[in-house]
Amino acid sequence: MADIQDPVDDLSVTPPKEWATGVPAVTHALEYSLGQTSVRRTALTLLNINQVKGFDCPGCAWPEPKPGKRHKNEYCENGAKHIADEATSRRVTADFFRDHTVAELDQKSDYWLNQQGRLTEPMVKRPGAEHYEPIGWDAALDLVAQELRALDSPDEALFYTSGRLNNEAAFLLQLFARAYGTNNLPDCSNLCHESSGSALTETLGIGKGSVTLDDIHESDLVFVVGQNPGTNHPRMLTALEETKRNGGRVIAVNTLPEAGLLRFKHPQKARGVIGRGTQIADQFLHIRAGGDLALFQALNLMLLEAEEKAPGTVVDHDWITTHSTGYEEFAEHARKTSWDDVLMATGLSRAEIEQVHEQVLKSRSVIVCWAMGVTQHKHGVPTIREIVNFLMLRGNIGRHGAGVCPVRGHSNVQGDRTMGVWERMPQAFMDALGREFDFTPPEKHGLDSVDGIRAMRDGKAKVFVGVAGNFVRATPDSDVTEEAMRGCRLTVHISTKLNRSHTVCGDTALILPTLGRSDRDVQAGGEQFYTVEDSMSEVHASRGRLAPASPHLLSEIAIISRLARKVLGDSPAIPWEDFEADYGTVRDRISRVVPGFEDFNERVAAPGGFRLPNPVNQGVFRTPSGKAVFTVNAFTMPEVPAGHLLLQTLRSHDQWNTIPYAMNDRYRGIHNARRVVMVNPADIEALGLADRDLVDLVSVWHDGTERRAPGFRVVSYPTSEGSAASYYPETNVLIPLDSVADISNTPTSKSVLVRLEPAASGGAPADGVAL
Ligand SMILES: Nc1nc2c(c(=O)[nH]1)N[C@H]1C(S)=C(S)[C@@H](COP(=O)(O)OP(=O)(O)OC[C@H]3O[C@@H](n4cnc5c(=O)[nH]c(N)nc54)[C@H](O)[C@@H]3O)O[C@H]1N2
Ligand SMILES: Nc1nc2c(c(=O)[nH]1)N[C@H]1C(S)=C(S)[C@@H](COP(=O)(O)OP(=O)(O)OC[C@H]3O[C@@H](n4cnc5c(=O)[nH]c(N)nc54)[C@H](O)[C@@H]3O)O[C@H]1N2
Ligand code: SF4
Ligand SMILES: [Mo]
Repeated sequence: MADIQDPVDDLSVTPPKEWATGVPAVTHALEYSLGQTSVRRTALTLLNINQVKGFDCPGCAWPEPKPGKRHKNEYCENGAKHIADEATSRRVTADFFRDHTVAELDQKSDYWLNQQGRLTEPMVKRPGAEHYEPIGWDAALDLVAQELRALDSPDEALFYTSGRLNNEAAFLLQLFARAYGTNNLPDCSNLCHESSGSALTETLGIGKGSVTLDDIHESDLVFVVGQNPGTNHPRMLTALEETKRNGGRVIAVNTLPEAGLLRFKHPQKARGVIGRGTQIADQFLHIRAGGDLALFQALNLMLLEAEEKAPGTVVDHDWITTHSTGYEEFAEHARKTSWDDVLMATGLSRAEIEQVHEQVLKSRSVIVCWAMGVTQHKHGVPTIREIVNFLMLRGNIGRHGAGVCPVRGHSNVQGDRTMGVWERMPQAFMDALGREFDFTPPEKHGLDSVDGIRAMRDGKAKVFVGVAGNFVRATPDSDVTEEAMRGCRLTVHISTKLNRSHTVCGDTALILPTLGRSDRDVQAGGEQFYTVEDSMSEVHASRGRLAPASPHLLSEIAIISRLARKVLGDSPAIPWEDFEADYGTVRDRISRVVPGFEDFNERVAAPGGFRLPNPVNQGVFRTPSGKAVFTVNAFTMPEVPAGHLLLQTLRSHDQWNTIPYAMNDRYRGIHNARRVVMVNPADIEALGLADRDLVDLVSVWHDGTERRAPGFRVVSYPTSEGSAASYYPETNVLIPLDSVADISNTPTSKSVLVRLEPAASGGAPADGVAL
């Protein structure tokens, strides 16, 4: 691919957009797609995306409308880009690896690596070798099996997954890991919505959202907290547009005035093409970073005070008495909330919060949606618990148009968890798994992503197997993590595209290329489909339609099954060969192990699939007391010493997680550069800096260590005061491994304490280097 250059930094800035999508969005998606592949493949992918007989969008986990209500173009600009990125006609062949040493590839940017195209055959890098070289499937899997069997303990292996994995492959992966003897199943959820899972399981007894798309459409009031749907869940805007059409209101809470939250133009409707579009947020709360806990505490205080003034009219005592515990302790604590603290922590005025309170009082049904702006803070878990308190106070749980809505990231990240990809699955699941396959699953909890890095760093984990994802770029403390990976005996990546995790090799390294969502999957038992679960617990089939990127690709299910046979041998209890031949046989097993999947094969055959029951909506709370739990959450906010800012590391409009598609962030008006740091003009001035100054970002950690990301351009931007924003993954180098959220162990990607120093190099920012 001689025509692809590492991007050169050439920053230009235009005013941030106040609206999202519309015609330019469609044009951008088509441009990206036609740059990657032919008109025919573009048309084929776009016509099949999110259709009942097509494949699930490999983008985010936002649900599709019911079958009868789907548009023939049921995708968004970014979904179209994600699929084009996978359906690309570019190929990485054995010749490519012969032409480039691993050391050379290690210097390339994330963008460049991804632009090389789809991986086409298994490759190995032997100890001491400079290049990857081709290896047959059998030999590659023998090599993995040999290393796994040679470990002193199965707990020296890690099996990482990203939420791209389908249900059947996820089920088989956790079965294999546990039959082999370990619960070491770190996943991207550890870096993502783990705080939601922790908080919701503790308070409501299930770590999932409780609402459907209809609930969103028909709610009186929807909060969108710490989330940028215009970029990351674009079709959520269509849903919110419908909420508004039905008379509901939307309140957005964010540290940035994100485009989609302000105004939205529907790209597939005439109304969106002409005209000014829909104003989405009726109220926008420009909150300080980490101030959400204080906001919801203030709202709870006001609800309790309103109830005192007019007893029996504000708080839903019936619901509370029937369904919950802990109300008195919670209320006693909430009444002590100090307005001074709240105003300082949120940066909002009392009048703004009172306005929200008025809206809440007027609303019969309330939903709170949230994403990374909440979960990736040190106090993400208590913040979500306080959101649950807020909803429960007025019985907004389990009622139509009301409930909790953690908006998931990867298309099947929720399904992977349901299938058992978690380092500490409940005992009931483990018992069912052991019964079905006639073995005793390991009892000791496994390692999550952060603890997995610690184990590799300390020589306690020696084999890393990654199924999808880009572990070294997704995780914090990049230098520490890379060193930890390089210390492994063997690193294995089952991937569709080249990424940096392939260039950070253990003694031996394997790249095992696999089919993607859009690829046709034919096995001994005929053409296969697999299933996914979206953010609202809808389970449905996904069928690839394109000719696979190479004849040498195996499906993830085939790779896991073949590896398992090599490591564990054939046994009648786990018929791996049957699983590979016919994915329906995997679904039969899932139906006997995972609650809610009874008659899986029959039910998934229905157009649109089926919804998993959420017991919360039947008034059933699977907590130790059998009731929903009010919690007491200490008031906390991040402390930012003078001269410092709280940095959040987030996504641009033109990237998929660790993979930039372009150097732009269109809605924020940033073009041709990613090494930028957005800072409020008042803070720029207070820090003695100027717009476009070149600075190093230096993170400071309380053990006295410092981490540096060099060469970032300051961009004056309406971030809330005291905070800054910059893109991930370039900034992961700044996040200390030990900087994690309480309870969930999620890296604090949205609160990194930094100093901005004039750039040490003084030169141009180095976007061309693989930082
Ligand atoms: N196009 C595209 N779509 C994606 C992804 C992608 O990379 N690209 N990634 C997918 C994945 S895996 C995920 S998890 C989701 C992520 O979806 P988001 O959570 O929307 O992703 P981020 O870009 O991390 O944005 C975090 C948002 O929270 C705000 N925020 C930060 N700190 C605070 C705070 O303290 N309080 C409040 N109220 N707001 C705050 C930020 O300004 C920003 O709007 O998107 C999914 N969809
Ligand atoms: N600083 C900071 N760090 C973060 C975040 C943040 O906001 N800030 N967000 C975190 C979050 S929310 C998440 S979810 C993680 C994401 O972390 P990951 O899920 O690990 O990363 P991705 O970038 O989604 O992985 C992209 C790679 O997945 C592979 N892939 C794509 N499709 C398929 C497929 O169908 N099958 C297989 N086998 N492989 C495939 C490709 O090879 C591609 O290079 O990052 C986390 N890291
Ligand atoms: S909203 Fe998400 S799932 Fe839907 S088309 Fe867009 S990226 Fe794909
Ligand atoms: Mo995520």
